[in-house]
Amino acid sequence: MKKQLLSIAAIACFSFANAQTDTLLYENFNSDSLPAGWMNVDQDSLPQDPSSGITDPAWFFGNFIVGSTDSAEMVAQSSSWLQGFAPGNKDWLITPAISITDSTAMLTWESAPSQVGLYQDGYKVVVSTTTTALASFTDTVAVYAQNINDDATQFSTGTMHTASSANPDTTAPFDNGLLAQWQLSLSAYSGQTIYVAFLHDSDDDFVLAVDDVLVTKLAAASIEERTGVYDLNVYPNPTSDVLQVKYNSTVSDQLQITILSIGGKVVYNKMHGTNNQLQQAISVSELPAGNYFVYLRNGDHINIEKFAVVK
Ligand SMILES: [Ca+2]
Ligand SMILES: [Ca+2]
Ligand SMILES: [Ca+2]
Repeated sequence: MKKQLLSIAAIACFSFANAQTDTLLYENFNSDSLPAGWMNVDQDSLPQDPSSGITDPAWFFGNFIVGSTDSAEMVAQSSSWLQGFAPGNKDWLITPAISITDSTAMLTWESAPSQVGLYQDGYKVVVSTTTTALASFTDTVAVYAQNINDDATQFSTGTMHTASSANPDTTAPFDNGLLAQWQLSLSAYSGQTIYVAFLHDSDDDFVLAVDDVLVTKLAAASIEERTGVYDLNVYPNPTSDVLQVKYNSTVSDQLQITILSIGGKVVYNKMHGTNNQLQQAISVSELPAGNYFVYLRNGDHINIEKFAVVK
């Protein structure tokens, strides 16, 4: 059963991976090898193309060999540039078992294709509620688009990565992808033990990087009943230029504004210090048209409002 739509909808329920959360899993891949408890599976069994300079048949670990962003940081990466183009790459990076104890669990991670536009790598995030056998990963919770047909304008269905700001021309070949943060709710798995897999299933592209895989849940104290007034207004809605975020509360705590796309991408994130009110004008003119969520965190209390960007 696919839970993709359910997960995206459920983004609007809970919190972020910072204060007042418990960490259920965190991996930064900075040890230059497969982390303990993780699995690395080369399902395709196809040899790499010698021109790639890569011999690892599946995921490998170290500095991102072709990315422009975060190059000093070690990441998990996998190459889809194989000898022969079909049937394509299938490299699985599987987490240890994660016990999802309640509906506040969130999965956060980062990814980047080595190129944007021509030969852009895509992948899927899939979940198993039973075992690490590949056939057990029956829930697809996120899909990222890959380039298809050797045409820099054609992509498979899925969320698009964007180019690095150094060269934002997404139609150019060999433009580096930007390491982007993504987040989705695991509330559908409350009460279950799951495995999450990053399935690099691109055909004939180059290298995909994944980093900072984090699973959190709200700390028990954070979901107790609380009193107080928490008023969030975002306007105008829809907007094409500037979004005003106005907030008033009877409780003064650390304020943070985060904006997520409907696909779960963090497009804005700013801490605002300790206060009980806030008025902030945020430029959204660079964002693609579509629906977004504003999360305003006040300590462990979160308001969520939806708005639309129109062109
Ligand atoms: Ca890292
Ligand atoms: Ca492979
Ligand atoms: Ca491709």
